[in-house]
Formats: sequence, C-alpha cells, structure tokens
Amino acid sequence: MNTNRLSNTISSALNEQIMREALAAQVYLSYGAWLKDKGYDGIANFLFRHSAEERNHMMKILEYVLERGAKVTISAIPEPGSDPDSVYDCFKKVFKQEVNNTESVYKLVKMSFDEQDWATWNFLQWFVREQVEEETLAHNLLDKIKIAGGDKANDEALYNLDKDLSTEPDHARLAQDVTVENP
Ligand code: OFO
Repeated sequence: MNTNRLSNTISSALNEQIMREALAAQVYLSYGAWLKDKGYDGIANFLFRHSAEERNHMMKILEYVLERGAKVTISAIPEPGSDPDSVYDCFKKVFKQEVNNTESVYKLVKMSFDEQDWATWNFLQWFVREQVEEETLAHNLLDKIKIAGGDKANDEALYNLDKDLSTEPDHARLAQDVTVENP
C-alpha cells in the first residue's frame, strides 16, 4: 500500500526548500564569519544565531516530508556567495536573502493550493508567518544602519550598532536552545 501522501511535485519542491533553508544557514554563517573577522562580534553573533534558526527551518520541513510518508533527498548546498563589501552591504544582502526565501515559500503555497493539498498548505502557513517576521527583522537591521549613516557610517556608529545587536533580545536563539516546534 502506498503511504506517501505527497505528490511528486510537492515532495520535490519541499526537498528543494530543505536545501534553500540549509543554504540560508550557510549564507548567515559566512556573513557572521566575515563580520567576526572584521571585529563586529555583536553582529556576527546575531547572524550565527540566525544561521541556527535557518537550520531549524530545514529540519522542520524535513520532518514534515517524512511524516507524510515521502522521501527526503539531501542535495548539495550551493556556495553562499561572495563576502559583503561593507556592513551596510551585508544587511542589504540579508534582506534580499529573506525576500528570495519568501518568494520560494509563496511558490510552494501556490503549488499546494493548486493541488488541493490542504495538509501541506496548512503546514506552510507557519513559514508564511515566519517570513513576515524575518523580513521585518532584516528590514529593521537596514533601518538601523541607514540611521548610522549607511555606507558612510563611521567607526563609532558601527561600534554602537555592534554593541546594540549583541544585546538584541533573542529572536534567533542559540542552537542548543531551539526545538523544531519552537525555533
Ligand atoms: Fe528560513 O527563514 Fe529566513 O530565510
């Protein structure tokens, strides 16, 4: 008896999303490493925690695919891309990364709607809400650096921003503190 409750199209799109979340984690890891190397430990730590959150999103989808009786295929993760040119550029890239991910979540939502796969549609609503939060978070980062002077932000402004972010309440918590249900 076939216990797979996902269509081939949906399961392959979800598997692709598993890879995209893993890629997002790698992107934040690489930006965090770049920032730490430049001495911005507060912002770096913020992005390291965000990287852990992206991995959690990956696990959430992985568990859903298995729960629906479909196959998980772990594919290669593309390279995260080049380092940012500046802290401002880094925050712009973070925002773009989130918007791109939102678009791929929306494609999945549409796909599940078209197939009348209501379980998947319902599962994805969590990601729709999460992306709103993540875009807001990225947008707030951009606002903060714009206030600090954007590309012209001086060392003192960047120092304060770094200090600010090191005490930012955890939206993304440390990997060991998160669960799939409560990322
Ligand atoms: Fe997975 O939420 Fe950001 O991209």
